[in-house]
Formats: sequence, C-alpha cells, structure tokens
Amino acid sequence: MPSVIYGIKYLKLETLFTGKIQYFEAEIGSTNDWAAMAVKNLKVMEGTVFRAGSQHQGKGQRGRVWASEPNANLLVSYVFYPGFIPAHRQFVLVQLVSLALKSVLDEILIDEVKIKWPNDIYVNDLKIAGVLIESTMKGNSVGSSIFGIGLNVNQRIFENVPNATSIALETGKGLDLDRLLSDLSSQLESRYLSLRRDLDTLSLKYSEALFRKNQKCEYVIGGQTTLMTPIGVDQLGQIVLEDEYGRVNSYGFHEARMVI
Ligand code: BT5
Repeated sequence: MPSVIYGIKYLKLETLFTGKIQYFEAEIGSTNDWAAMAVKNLKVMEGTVFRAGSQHQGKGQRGRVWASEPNANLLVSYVFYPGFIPAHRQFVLVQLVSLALKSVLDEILIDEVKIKWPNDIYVNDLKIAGVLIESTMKGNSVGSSIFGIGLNVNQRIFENVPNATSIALETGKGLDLDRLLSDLSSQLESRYLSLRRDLDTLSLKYSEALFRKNQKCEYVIGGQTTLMTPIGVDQLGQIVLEDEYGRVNSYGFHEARMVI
C-alpha cells in the first residue's frame, strides 16, 4: 500500500472539485484497488483522483487484465459519492464516464468515437479506452463509486492486445497526460453535476453513440452466434437488440457479446 499522504498533488484545474486532489504513484497494482482501499480507510474527498504511471495488476471487467506501457497512458481512478442515484440505475455512471471520454477524444481525433456496450471506447473499430466502475451500495442507492479509466495516449505498440489503438497512433502525435487529465476532469464534472437533475439525457446520448448502432452484427447469445441489430440500451444498462424478424429483446452483460 503506497503512502497516500506523500504522493498528493493539488492541481490547478478549471473544475470545482474533480481531479483537484491527485494521488500519484509511479507504480501500483491497480488504481481502482488503491482508491477502494483509501475510501475504506481514510476520508477521501469527492472528485479525488488516484493515478499511476504503471500498473502491475491493471484490472478490466470480470477478471480481465488492463495492459499499459509504463508512463505512456492515462491510468486513473476517480472517487465519487453519487448517493442520489438509485442502485438499479447505476449503469448511468458507466454512461457518464463513457460520454466524458468520448467528448475528450472528439476534440482530438478526426474519426468518429463510438461506445461499444457496455464500457469500451472505440475509434476506427479499435479500442482506445476502457472503463471499470466499481461501486458500493448504501441502502437502495449508490454509496461510493470508483471510476477506473484506462486511456491509451502515447503508446504506439500493443503486444498481445488485439484491436487496440491510442491517440498517438490515430493522430501521429503524442499528448501531454496532465492536460488530458484536466480535460477529462472537466468533462466528468459537468456531467456529474447535471446528473443530479436528470438521469435520462445521458442514457439517450449514450444510446446515440453506440458502436455499430442500427447495423446488423454478430452476437454470441446462449452459446450461439446470431445476427442482431443493436438499437439502444435500456435503463438497467442492458443492450437492446432486434433480431432478423423484428423481435426486440434486452440482454445483460453475461448474456450477449458482440463478435468483432
Ligand atoms: C475494460 O475492461 O476495458 C476496463 C479497463 C479499465 C482500466 C482502468 S486503468 C485504471 C483503472 N485501474 C484498474 O485496475 N483498471 C482501471 P474490459 O472491457 O474487460 O476489457 C479488457 C480487455 O481489453 C482485455 O481482455 C484486452 O483484450 C483488452 N485490453 C487490455 N489492455 C488494453 C489496452 N491498453 N487497450 C485496449 N485494449 C486493451
């Protein structure tokens, strides 16, 4: 467990509270685990970000691994306390982070940035960022939430990671990680503040940005590969797919996987 006292940095950002307190470690297991440990044991202010130069146990969803070259990319976990979100609507947090990343990337990239359900950010059919949100519940609402974000920035070679790209590969230019962190913090904060008034606008925008929306794609469902058309995401965060006969159904994370 690294010292969270000595690694602290106060950044000059144009936000009210997001990303202003930053804990940095050159190397850590996983920034999500680090943030979770800190939330459990210390008083962590809302919007605090835990950032690492490299991770030796970077986590993806369900035991998968997030791989990143040291000091080349953004590896961050933000802490929020969205007590106003009912537990059954917590997918809105994935939508918030995905749309914040899309906005940051839309400013930098020429090609269209899409969100591959549930938590991948894609450009040119390649994955440029991934999101891992880990939340605790308090009664029927979200208690604390850790927004884990891996954004590929300056890495140009991805070994053993098929379908990966980075800002440098897409634009031919490297980018300053601190500047990106500042942009990301602003994009997260503005959406987080508007979430208090309205959960549904974010959900609509997320559905609009869906990767291969309204296009026939192969999905693995119940062990079978089937042609389906993704048309949106429901309030629970399930993907809504239409089959060849026009029948519409929602599927959870474990039930449907796009083949790409
Ligand atoms: C994700 O999982 O995409 C969520 C990744 C979240 C990573 C951040 S980094 C900071 C914070 N701390 C952590 O420990 N995690 C978060 P998933 O959808 O399960 O995707 C994982 C899959 O993406 C892997 O199985 C690989 O196929 C692929 N992958 C791994 N590293 C990648 C990379 N750098 N770029 C693109 N794809 C990658």
